[in-house]
Amino acid sequence: MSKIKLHVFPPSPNARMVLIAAAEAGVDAEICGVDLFTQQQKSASFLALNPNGLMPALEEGDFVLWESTAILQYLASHQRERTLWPEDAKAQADVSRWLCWRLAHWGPTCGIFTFQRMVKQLMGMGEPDAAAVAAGEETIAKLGRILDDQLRGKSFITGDRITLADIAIGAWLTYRDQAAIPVDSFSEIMRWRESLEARDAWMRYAPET
Ligand SMILES: N[C@@H](CCC(=O)N[C@@H](CS)C(=O)NCC(=O)O)C(=O)O
Repeated sequence: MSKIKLHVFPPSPNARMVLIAAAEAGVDAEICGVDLFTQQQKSASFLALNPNGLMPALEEGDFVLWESTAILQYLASHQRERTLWPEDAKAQADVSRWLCWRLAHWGPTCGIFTFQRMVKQLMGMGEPDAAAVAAGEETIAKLGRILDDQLRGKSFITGDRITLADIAIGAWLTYRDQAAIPVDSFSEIMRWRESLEARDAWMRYAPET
């Protein structure tokens, strides 16, 4: 059986979430770096894996998978206990709902802050766009309220065990401090995020400061 390879740019939240999911699921994956600064994601060899030219991608022998959510689900299907991506139809649908929410709403909104306040600076792309940041602030105020309410009375998003929902949504708060993602007023989110970041898998893939 081939070893799973994860093609990732580890500092990115989309990469960190698949690395964390592999670790939480007990999958011993090989990490293959894709340097976004040198545009490796547009190289012929990477485009052969993912024609979208975006990381992450997973490779296991002849099997190639892209889209972070699909990768999370595949990795979690290797977990012995199946708690991250439950097999029960309703429990799985509940996790799926939050994975969709992350992809459609939460990730793009957190991404406004990381792009405007970190990526632009790192890539010499100029100052943050104040209008884009203001739009992000307005949206995250609404999304943060929804997530904060969901977390009240629970350790994790869908209950008392960590699932892919926590990994996908929590990873987008990796740069809460550096990108000043405005969630500090949400006490449940802050409590939950702290508990995630204290987990072994999360500490293992914390970005270098
Ligand atoms: N929907 C894709 C998005 C992946 C994505 O946007 N990756 C970014 C980094 S977070 C990337 O590779 N950007 C390189 C580029 O835009 O050229 C997924 O969830 O896997």
